Amino acid sequence: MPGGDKFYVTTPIYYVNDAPHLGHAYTTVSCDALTRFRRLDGEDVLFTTGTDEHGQKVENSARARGIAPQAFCDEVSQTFRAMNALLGIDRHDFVRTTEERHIRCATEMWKRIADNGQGDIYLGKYGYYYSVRDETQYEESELVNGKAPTGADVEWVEEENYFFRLSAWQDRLLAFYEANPDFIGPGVRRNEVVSFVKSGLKDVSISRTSFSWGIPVPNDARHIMYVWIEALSVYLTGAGYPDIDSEKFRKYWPCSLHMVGKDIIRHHCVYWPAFLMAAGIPVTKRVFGHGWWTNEGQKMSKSVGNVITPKALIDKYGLDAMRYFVLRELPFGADGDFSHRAMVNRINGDLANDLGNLAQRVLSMVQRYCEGRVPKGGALTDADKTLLGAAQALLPKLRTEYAVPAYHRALDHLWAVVADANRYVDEQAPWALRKTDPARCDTVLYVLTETIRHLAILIQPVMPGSMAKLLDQLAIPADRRDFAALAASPLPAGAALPKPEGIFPRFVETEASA
Ligand code: ME8
Repeated sequence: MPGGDKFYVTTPIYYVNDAPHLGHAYTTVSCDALTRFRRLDGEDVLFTTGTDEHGQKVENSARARGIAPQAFCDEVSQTFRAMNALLGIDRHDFVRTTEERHIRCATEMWKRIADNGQGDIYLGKYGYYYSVRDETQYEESELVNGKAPTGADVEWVEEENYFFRLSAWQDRLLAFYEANPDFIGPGVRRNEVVSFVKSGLKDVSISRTSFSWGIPVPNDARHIMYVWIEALSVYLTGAGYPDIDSEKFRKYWPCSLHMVGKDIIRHHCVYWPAFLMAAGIPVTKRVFGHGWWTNEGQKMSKSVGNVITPKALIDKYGLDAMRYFVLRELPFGADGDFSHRAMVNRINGDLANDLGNLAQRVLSMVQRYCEGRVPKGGALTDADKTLLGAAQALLPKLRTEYAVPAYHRALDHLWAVVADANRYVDEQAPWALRKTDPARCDTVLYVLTETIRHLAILIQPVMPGSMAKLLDQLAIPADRRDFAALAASPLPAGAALPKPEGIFPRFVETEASA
């Protein structure tokens, strides 16, 4: 993995009939941390996100506002771009499904499936329960008291549709999962998908005639493509499809990872690989389904009025604290609960007390005892070697965790070294050594500044802003902040360091914040 490899990671594209919320921010931040990690590790990463703009709900929302669907999409799509800017998302491509490049891509993928000589797309008649709110069709057996399992109202619809012959793909899908055991993560999602496919697959309707806001079916403009088949092809759009001979497509396809919420795992792990195989396009290497957030124990919903917006979180707690919290607080893949108390514990504990205090203590001692210059390390004791060794052993451990990805475990490894370093400060007591053995004091502070350098470089993917400040305080030039610099560029003795400033202020409760 390290050095010179390439990686393509995607978030789902977000529906424009919703405003950005914590769920969107979570998927996006997790992909951003992964992108940054791999870029710092020397990989060439294509990172795409974007907006899903077609379908009946969007058409309805635009009509309710009295504006054209395109104008509606332009407006809401912009709020997702603004969310990315707020979240500090690194270089990425933002793909909109109303863009010409996507229309070309979806059209070509459809044609490839339709022309594959296996009859995978055919015209038929179909009746189903449909929920406009969920943009999902339901079987009678799935309804709960006459409503969708999500509680949404459903209507019975019958129309002439194009179908995808998913029923013919069961064995090939099962063989694919078998041959690619890493295709679905975490394991619980894999089991769920395999048993769903084993239980038998029905053909799926992939076109609509009841409304018009969508991409026309090739050679039959009475139909528009059903939003899911069209939306999934956005991942190909991001890699430059249908220009399959382009450098971009050859480099980035097959995609390395689709990061999705657990609610859309079936679309990504059943329909999508079948569509790709039917179109003769190699299948994405991995899909990871992350968990869902609740707010103070309650499901977030517009009607309850408890939807958490990324902006509110950033305004209240700060961007890096928010990024850290969502990636640390729960095992990545599991569901989690957002609570003010848990957030404040992380800010005041992990960030202010543990990491912030370590950096502030050590850098202040360097100012006072070493005239603000990086001290020279002398002969190392076992304790010195143990701490430095733990810091140097982090990168391979983090590579393993980011490959899953298991951000929470990556952060656990990092904070174990933060704790080691704090213990080492107390045990070595450089303030006492200063008087009895100044050379030893220098060595201890050298070991600590080197440890902090490792931590700051390796924590950058999760908290880029605050780690940039810390690296500035270590006077590390911009071109020595990547993972190659960990071993190659130790701090030069004698380098002048600026006066340290706290990077993680404590969160002070006020009546309004609690
Ligand atoms: O599904 N906690 O779009 P979307 C965690 N357009 N994640 C959450 C969440 C929560 N409370 N609520 C939503 C779509 N999410 C389609 C995708 S891809 C070709 C088409 C996650 O705007 C959710 O799981 O509903 C999904 O990954 C994304 O945010 C929301 O996507």
